[in-house]
Amino acid sequence: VLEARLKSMLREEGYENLNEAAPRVGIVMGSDSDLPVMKDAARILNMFGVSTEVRIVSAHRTPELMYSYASSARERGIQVIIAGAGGAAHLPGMVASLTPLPVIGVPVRASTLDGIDSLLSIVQMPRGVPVATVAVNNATNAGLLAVRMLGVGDADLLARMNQYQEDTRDYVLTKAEKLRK
Ligand code: RP5
Repeated sequence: VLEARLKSMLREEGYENLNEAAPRVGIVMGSDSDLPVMKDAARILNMFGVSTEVRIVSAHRTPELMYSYASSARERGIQVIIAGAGGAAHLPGMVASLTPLPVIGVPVRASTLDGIDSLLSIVQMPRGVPVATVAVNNATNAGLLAVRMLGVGDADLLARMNQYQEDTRDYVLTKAEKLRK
C-alpha cells in the first residue's frame, strides 16, 4: 500500500519517468511524509539519467525491512544509498552499519526543533561508521553528491557534472550581471 502511495505521490510531482531499471542509487526514507523533501534527490538523479529506486524503509517502524534492504543492496547492484529521516533519525546510520556502500544522510526537518534533532541524529555517527550528511532538507545536494560518487568510475557522468557546474556558474554570473545594470 505504501509503495503504491509513494508511486502516486511521485507521479503527482511529475516523476512518472523515474528510471527504476537496474537501480544504481537507492533512495530510502523513514516515512511518506519525508517525500516532499526527498523527491529533490530523485529529481537530480533523474536529470543525470541515473537509474534510481525510491522506498519507504523505517529504522523504527520496519526494522526487519531496513535490515534486509541495507544488507542486500550491494548484491542487488546498488552503488550509493541516500537515506532521509526526521526526528530521531536513525535510518542513515543504521543503513550504513549494514552495508559497505557509501550512505548519504538527509536530515529532514520534522514538525518540531527545526531539524536540529534530525541533523544531530544523522551527523553524530560513531567513528568507524560514516554517513555523508548534507544540510537540513537539502536532498538536492544528496542527489548531486551521489552523482559525483558514481562519476569517479563513470566518465560520462563526471562530464555531465562538469557541465552542471558550468551551467550553475553561468546562471549566477548572468544574474549578477543583470543586477549591475
Ligand atoms: C521519521 O519520523 C520519519 O523519517 C519522519 O521524518 C518522521 C515523522 O514520520 P511520520 O509520523 O510523519 O510518518 O521516522
